[in-house]
Amino acid sequence: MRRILHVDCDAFYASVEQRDQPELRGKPVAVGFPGPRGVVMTASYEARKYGVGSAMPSVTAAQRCPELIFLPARMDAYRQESRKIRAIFARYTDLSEPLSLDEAYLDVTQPKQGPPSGTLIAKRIKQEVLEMTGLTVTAGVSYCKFLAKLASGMNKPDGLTVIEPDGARAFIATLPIEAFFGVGPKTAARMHAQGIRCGADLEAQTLEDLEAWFGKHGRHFYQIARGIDDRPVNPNRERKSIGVETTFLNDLQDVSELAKALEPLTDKLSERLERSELAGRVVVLKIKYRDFCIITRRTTLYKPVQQPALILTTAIRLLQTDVDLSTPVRLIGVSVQDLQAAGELPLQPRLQFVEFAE
Ligand code: TTP
Ligand code: MG
Repeated sequence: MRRILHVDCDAFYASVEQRDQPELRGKPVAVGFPGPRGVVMTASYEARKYGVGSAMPSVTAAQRCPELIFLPARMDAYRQESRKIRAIFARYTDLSEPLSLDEAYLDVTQPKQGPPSGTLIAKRIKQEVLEMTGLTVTAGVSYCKFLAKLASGMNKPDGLTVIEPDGARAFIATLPIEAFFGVGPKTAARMHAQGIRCGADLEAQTLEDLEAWFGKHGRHFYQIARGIDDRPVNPNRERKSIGVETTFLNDLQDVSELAKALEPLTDKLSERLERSELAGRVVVLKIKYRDFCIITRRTTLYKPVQQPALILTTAIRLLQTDVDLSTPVRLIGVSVQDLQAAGELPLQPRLQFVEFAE
């Protein structure tokens, strides 16, 4: 039986700000731009009481909480704390897999130091992070990734939740299927259509039926309903690409309207790259036409990109020069591929003409 932890910082960006500016402690704080096009990146727990949360338009957040204090993001400060926290993980295990700046899985089945107990190691890590950074983290402990992550989500902030192997099956049976790893909104809707609403419903299905309904994912759902998740904690996991897309309410055919639709998408994409500390050289534009036919167009840059302006200019260039618009478009997407850790790379500088390698 493995011992897996999932560790996630509490209100990460906001907590760093409250730590560094004591006058903000105990107050509703949001990190993000306050303007009409701004979004909240995260909110302090004081602000969450008003219903303010991540990815919410700043205008809505300010309506819900008029005293809300907006602060600009200081990514360098957050990265620095993230490095300190990862160094603490490294004292216990080499098997840690960061998911973003503030979140990681750790396999502590055979810890480098300390007791052979996931719970006790989680306690020590929480304590050391607090001492070294002044920040609180929430930890989940179980025997697989899926349950460790669920556990950490159950008791925030500053929580520690353990899901023991003995209790896992009974716990899984009560879970709404939306909580299962690999079940997004579309799959959830298809499960509902089959009358599957919770873990117990999922467990009642045969492997054959699940495979017939969900193809290659059927076996995964069959196993996860039984508490089986063998995914290893992979310290070298490389994400191959990060992408975002949007489907239009009404199909578009006009190049400038399509270019405009790319703006918020590239903002979002850049934010995700930054949060994962990744950058990539390959920018890919995806178009789905009214007849559901999909095309992709790509270009390779000299240096990896992370900033929205460069991704946007590159995507627009592809749109203008390489996309047939004789049929209306129902979906547009943009992704960055060939990803590498941004920290160690010379990136395309922010304000410079895009250099194309091709
Ligand atoms: P989360 O761990 O999702 O959020 P959090 O740490 O702020 O709060 P919680 O206590 O619920 O864990 O994300 C980590 C950081 O990533 C967060 O502080 C800000 C950033 N972030 C964004 O920039 N945009 C987003 O949409 C989300 C969800 C997070
Ligand atoms: Mg967090």
